Amino acid sequence: MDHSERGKKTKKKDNGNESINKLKRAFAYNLFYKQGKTIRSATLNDYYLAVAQTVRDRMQHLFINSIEALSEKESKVVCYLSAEFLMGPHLGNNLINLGLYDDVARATREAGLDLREILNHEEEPGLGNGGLGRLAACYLDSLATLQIPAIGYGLRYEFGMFDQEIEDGWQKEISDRWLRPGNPWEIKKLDLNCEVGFGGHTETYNDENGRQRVRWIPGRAVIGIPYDTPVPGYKVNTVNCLRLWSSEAPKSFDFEDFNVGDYFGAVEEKIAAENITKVLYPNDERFKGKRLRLAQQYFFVSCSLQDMIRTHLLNNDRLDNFYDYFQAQLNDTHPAVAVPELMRLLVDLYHYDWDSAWDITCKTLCYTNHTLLPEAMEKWQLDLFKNLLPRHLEIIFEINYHLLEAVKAKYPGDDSRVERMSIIDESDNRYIRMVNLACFGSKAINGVAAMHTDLLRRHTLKDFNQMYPGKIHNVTNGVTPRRWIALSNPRLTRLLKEAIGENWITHLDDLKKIEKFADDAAFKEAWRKVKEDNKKDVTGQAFQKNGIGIDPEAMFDVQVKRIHEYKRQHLNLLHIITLYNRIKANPNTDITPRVFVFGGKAAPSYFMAKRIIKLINSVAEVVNNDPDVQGRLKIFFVPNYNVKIGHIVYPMADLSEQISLAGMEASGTGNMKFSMNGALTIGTLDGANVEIRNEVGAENFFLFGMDEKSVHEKKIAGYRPEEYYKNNDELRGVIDRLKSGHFAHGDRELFKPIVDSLLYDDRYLCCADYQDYVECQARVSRTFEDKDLWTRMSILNVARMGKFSSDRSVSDYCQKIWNVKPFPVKLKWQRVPEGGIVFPRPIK
Ligand code: NBG
Repeated sequence: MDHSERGKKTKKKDNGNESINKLKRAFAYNLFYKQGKTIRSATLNDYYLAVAQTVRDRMQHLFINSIEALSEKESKVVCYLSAEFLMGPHLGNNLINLGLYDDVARATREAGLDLREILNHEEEPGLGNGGLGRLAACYLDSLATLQIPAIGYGLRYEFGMFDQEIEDGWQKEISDRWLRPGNPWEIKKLDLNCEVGFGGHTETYNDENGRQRVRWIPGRAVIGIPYDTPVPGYKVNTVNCLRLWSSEAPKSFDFEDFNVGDYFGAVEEKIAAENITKVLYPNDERFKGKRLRLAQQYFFVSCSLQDMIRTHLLNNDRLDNFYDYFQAQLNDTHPAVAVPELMRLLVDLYHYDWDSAWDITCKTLCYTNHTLLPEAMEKWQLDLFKNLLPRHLEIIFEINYHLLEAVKAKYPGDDSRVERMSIIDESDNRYIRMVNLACFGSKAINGVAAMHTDLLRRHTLKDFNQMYPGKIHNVTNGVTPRRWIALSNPRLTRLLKEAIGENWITHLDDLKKIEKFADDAAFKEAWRKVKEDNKKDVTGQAFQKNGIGIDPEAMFDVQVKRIHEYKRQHLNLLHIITLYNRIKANPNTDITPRVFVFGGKAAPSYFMAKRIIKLINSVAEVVNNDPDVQGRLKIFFVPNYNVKIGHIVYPMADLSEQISLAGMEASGTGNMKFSMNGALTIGTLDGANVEIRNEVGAENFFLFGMDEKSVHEKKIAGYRPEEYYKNNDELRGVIDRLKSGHFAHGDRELFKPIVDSLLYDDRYLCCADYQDYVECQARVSRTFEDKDLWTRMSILNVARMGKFSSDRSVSDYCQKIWNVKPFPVKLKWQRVPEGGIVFPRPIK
């Protein structure tokens, strides 16, 4: 019986009163016994924790049963290895997936609490930078919903992604102490700790059979402690596990083990060990080889592989068939050190010969590439690597020897190919290329959108593609409709349920059924009302705080994502300043009112990105306060863009800005979330935009800009942005306006770096795409004026988003890459009843 049925059974008997009363009793119990509070002393945080604990307890038996099922003989487990999981707030999502939302809403109300306020109070675990981490979270949701046994393995950073505040228009980074209010979702599993070595040296010895072997004698050890967070699927028994590792010193203050009598030395060791999981690295515009970052990567990979092996050996004597039970997906190259680590475990510890160990390793690991930017590719300096992981370096050299032998055998005399494919980059400083390591050491490689995969095959990974045809697959990204529609857009959800039922929540293709309402006047009216009310919510709340009066009738034109030059937030600004200039030239000019919304964080050391934030805020200050503009243009920078703010922003958007330079964005996933919530897209032929446009139809998508091929040709021909400046009056007007210090209280220096970069470098071809972008924006405005047409296009966008459910992506992985099937969890352990007096017993 799944829990939706369970819900129905109790409801039939007593109209749900009994289950509501139980919930209310549980809130009170948790508040009193877990928080030690009464209504006199309880804070909002206490109430949140009491409600969260109540919900957690309601999935505990499913969680326990699911974890037990992972080690069952027949089940094959997907292990998603990722340095980032951007889960977002848990409570609301768990209520949706457990089918408890309405009951808990009622129970909290009857208990005098406000569920909205409680949900809003939850601090989100920001254990990721952006798309890559959020994708991992969407995939965990889909894996559980599809009843695929899975574990997400990662790092339990004490400080997650920094919180962004805006001060005088500049980004200010505030440390994110997400664990401080208490984390009701995780359970510490002390007994499942793993030891991880660092540094030291290696030595050879002869084993009892006289075979020569290598032993690594690490210089220091760190203990990994797992913390498990439940990930419930949507209305199924499966509750998968997010297992995050926290680092601790082996023993605290042990005078015997640490330099005798050196109390402070011992404390320092302890601190050094704990530092490993202290903080998430914000990703930069270019890769920086930080030692602590490598330590993090190795730490969580080693713990996770040890954990998988331990589980496997519960049922098996040997590891020969390890890959029949475990498939490990490497989320980018961050966990690529899994290749030498699994080899080390198999060869040094379990005494497999090299070839068998290699066979097991390659059949276990799979690798996803998430970027085409050459400067973002991970490469570790040899010295640094050797110092931290001496044994792994030896293993990498041996792996590389085998790789290069194979290359030479297949392409005799092709030295430059050997040089390109080598795991070791021999140029000036010697480096380990993690991409090459990951490609060679895994059974499958995949890109994250059709265009990205195509570019991998033809450019970035061309050599690997030629040598191993068929090894590079495409799995287009997707996002979960549970969080990104059902939870965050209740109004749209209600309308969809009324029109076509709720099957779409797990079968997103079902949204096709609303196509037939695209010309239905009443439905369209209701559709418009949903968007309008979503917009009114924000004009009433968030925006008001900033004292900006906003007209909900205006077009909400939104660009939220990490701030990066390739994503071209500054191209968006060029358009805004164009409109502003037109108004300044003729205050009566006809302009469709727009509210421009920006949001996103810049890496703390990314100079240009931080200056772009300042520019957005400076342009906002001028435009929002200029009487000539008369409220027709408003600009708003939402501070601290994160998952929680995403819940508000996607449902309110009319227009989604996906304007990266073609060939730069691997996929994008925000583009999907906008479209699912009824926004239309203005975008380039980049990443998943291409597929979104194919699905929704070219006539329902605002396309502009050069395609990847023309970009490539233009760069080869020698791109000169000054020419566009010279030949395009409006563009010149915009850049001159920037130069003049108009947005900087007359200071001509403040935005000079941006102006100079546009005029003399413009790596991302803003000037070349400018004219087409501005013309396309005019088409957008004209279309928006035709409410009926716009609504029709919006409906068709939502109707045709089936492909972009992460359920489809995960099914693709299951079929093309992992070869795993659903494994519904059979409940073997019963629930301990509330106030139970016996330990849990197996179900007979
Ligand atoms: C990002 C890409 C996005 C993509 C996500 C998820 C990295 C390294 N890459 O385009 O920039 O949508 O990965 O695949 O964060």
